[in-house]
Amino acid sequence: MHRIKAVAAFGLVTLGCAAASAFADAIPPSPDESGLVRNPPAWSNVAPVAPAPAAGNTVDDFFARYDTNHDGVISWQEAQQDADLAAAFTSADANNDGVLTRAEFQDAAMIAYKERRSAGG
Ligand SMILES: [Ca+2]
Ligand SMILES: [Ca+2]
Repeated sequence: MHRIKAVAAFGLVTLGCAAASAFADAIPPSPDESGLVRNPPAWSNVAPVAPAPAAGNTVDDFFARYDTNHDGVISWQEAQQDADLAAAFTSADANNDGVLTRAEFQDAAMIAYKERRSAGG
């Protein structure tokens, strides 16, 4: 229950703060966490699949921003643009193919957020 609520809150916080990218430091390996975040992405509600007119802060926008070569996935190298994304990269790469799909990118953002909450207190 509370997890759903946290996910919803995460969407709001992400929309507000992800641009500032004030996430926590390093993220320790957490296989349990990566299992937890494999839920239906509640905040996909705020990220319509269809082109969002003048939104600028949807998951798709963030994904596109990091996917600098526009190949549809975020490579390890591209993840280095954001320290928190880089830290969450391994945990979020569910199939261990070395790149993050859009779904895995959402997981990465969620992992980073949860780590920030637990670290920041
Ligand atoms: Ca890419
Ligand atoms: Ca992957």
